[in-house]
Amino acid sequence: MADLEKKSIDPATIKMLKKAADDGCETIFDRAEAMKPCPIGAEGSCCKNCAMGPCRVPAPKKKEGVPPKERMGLCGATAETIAARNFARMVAAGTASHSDHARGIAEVFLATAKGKMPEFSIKDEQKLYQVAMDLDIEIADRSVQDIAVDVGRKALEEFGRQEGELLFIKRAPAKRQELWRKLGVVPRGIDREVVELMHRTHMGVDQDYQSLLLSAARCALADGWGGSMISTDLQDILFGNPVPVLGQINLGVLKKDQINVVVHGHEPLLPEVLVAVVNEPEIQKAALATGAKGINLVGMCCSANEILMRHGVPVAGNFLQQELAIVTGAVDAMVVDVQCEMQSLAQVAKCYHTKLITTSPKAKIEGAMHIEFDEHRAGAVARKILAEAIGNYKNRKSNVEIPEETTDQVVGFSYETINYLLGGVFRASYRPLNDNIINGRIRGIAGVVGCNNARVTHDDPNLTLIKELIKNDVIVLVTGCAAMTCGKAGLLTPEAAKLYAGEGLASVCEAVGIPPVLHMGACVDNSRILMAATAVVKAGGLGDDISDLPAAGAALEWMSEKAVAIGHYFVASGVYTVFGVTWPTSGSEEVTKLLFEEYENVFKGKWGFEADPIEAARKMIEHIDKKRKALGIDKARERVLFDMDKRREIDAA
Ligand code: SF4
Ligand code: MSK
Repeated sequence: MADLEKKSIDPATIKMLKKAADDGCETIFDRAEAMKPCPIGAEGSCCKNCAMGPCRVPAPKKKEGVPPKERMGLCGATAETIAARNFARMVAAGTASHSDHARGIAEVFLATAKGKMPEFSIKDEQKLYQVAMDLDIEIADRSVQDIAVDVGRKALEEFGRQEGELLFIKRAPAKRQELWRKLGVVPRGIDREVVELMHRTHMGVDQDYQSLLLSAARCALADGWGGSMISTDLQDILFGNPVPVLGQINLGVLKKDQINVVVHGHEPLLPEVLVAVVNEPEIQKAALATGAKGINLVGMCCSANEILMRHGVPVAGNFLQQELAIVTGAVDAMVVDVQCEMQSLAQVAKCYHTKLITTSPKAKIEGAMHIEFDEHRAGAVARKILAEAIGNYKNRKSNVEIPEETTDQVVGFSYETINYLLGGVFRASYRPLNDNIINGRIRGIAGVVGCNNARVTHDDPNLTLIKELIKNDVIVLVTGCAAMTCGKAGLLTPEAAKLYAGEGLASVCEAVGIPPVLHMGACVDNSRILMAATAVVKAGGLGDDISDLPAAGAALEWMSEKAVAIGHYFVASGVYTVFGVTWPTSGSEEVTKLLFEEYENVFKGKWGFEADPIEAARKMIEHIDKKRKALGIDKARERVLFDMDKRREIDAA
């Protein structure tokens, strides 16, 4: 048990790891022990971009005294080029993943607008108008349908655009846009930036690490201010902009006496339809006929975040809990689409009775059942999937054990919602947030995002970091699996402010009725954090660029290439961003120095690496305080006193 506690801080996870061991079922936690990462690959020093390699160019041990420039691959590629190329390819893959997701949404959006997809509709007209204006589409007295068709067309054009600038770039603060133009990193088209980066990183093309990393920045910006942003906005229009909603999280949301269906992955199309059809009388009747008490639809990873934010659907867990949901023995079907689904699910499912169902033509798993999602007959596909789950209930084995852990959480903080909550419906504004930053009650803003990673104790680095930040009056915005970590630990309730936040942050949270940690959605919704940061800049008083804000970002348990794309677009947008676990360019001192130090002069944002969460918090707070000083608001913080008058003042605000 003591060893298990090193694997996760989550009691439900530990219980299921013990059960997996008892059941003789191997999980990622076992494999992480049995197989250590390759040290040369981990530091970005292995190149396999041509058949003369792989060439391994590890950093020289100091005593060898070999100057870094003398290490090279067969073609002469230096450690710098190899590390930069590997990093850039991670950015390209991450951007491609978010953006291909976005393309699928844009296609469904356009078909819906044209009336060719009757099972979907435009749910949020207000957001449609806002997005239309940002895409230079005339609203006047045009019909919702006409506007939506134009929005769908323009959004799709962003993928194949060959020249000019992505349209959402002009949402950024003017000063940031100028800097991007000066550096030549404004993305032209989303696909073009991914393709060009893959070309540049081919053997014998771009062999200047500075040039490679600038190109990676242009590609990453095509993710954050392109693909991810398009995805978030069109999903909000189709399914509704999230507003605060109560939900539950952790493996205890599975029900022993119900048919459990876990929906896992990233794209919200099928999950939305499953939510819509699961309560149909015919389906309920079929479920009851098996002897079960009903169907329990729950989510996993970012699919969970999508339907949690919009419908309050319970969440079974984050990335490292996907196998463990099956280990309960109570999952009758696990339905997956794209990204972050482990191939081992097929093996774990075999230890129990679970049907693993793949649904995307882009993501099949050997050993899984494939029921392809077709948006034109979405309801029929969803019913077929539910029928498979219902039919599988009778196959449950006797070894069902569901941990009792579940926690309440309040989620659904889109950047528009934060606007309303802070300023009220009639004077919606980020200005109250800015005022509380200026007067020092809130010290700064942090975005903590990203995955779990089996190389570190599950949930520990992110949770320790976030607790330290809010204790020091830094309000935290979360997405992805990091958000789920907070949910499980009880940080996503308004009551958490009193328990965990510093006095200043707690007083603001209590006055507004918000948690000290705000759940903003799935991985693509990191674009909401960009929009929130921009809204803070535009509200005034805190400088005129994102890089002026007392703000920082982190992903201490990152594992996916998408996380590198996200980190790089945050850095290129002016944010100090700290990663944990491992640093993928540590094989090149020069590349790492460029990213960690020199980028502060180039992008006014920079990367950092820190595996220790308390030290990471210290570095982020130090950066926040540096920005406060530059803004001349460091003294305000020293003067702040929280007597009853001050609290009444906040209440009245
Ligand atoms: Fe080796 Fe150069 Fe080929 Fe990379 S591109 S594998 S460094 S020869
Ligand atoms: S699901 S990318 S493990 S956050 Fe978006 Fe979680 Fe990371 Fe996947």
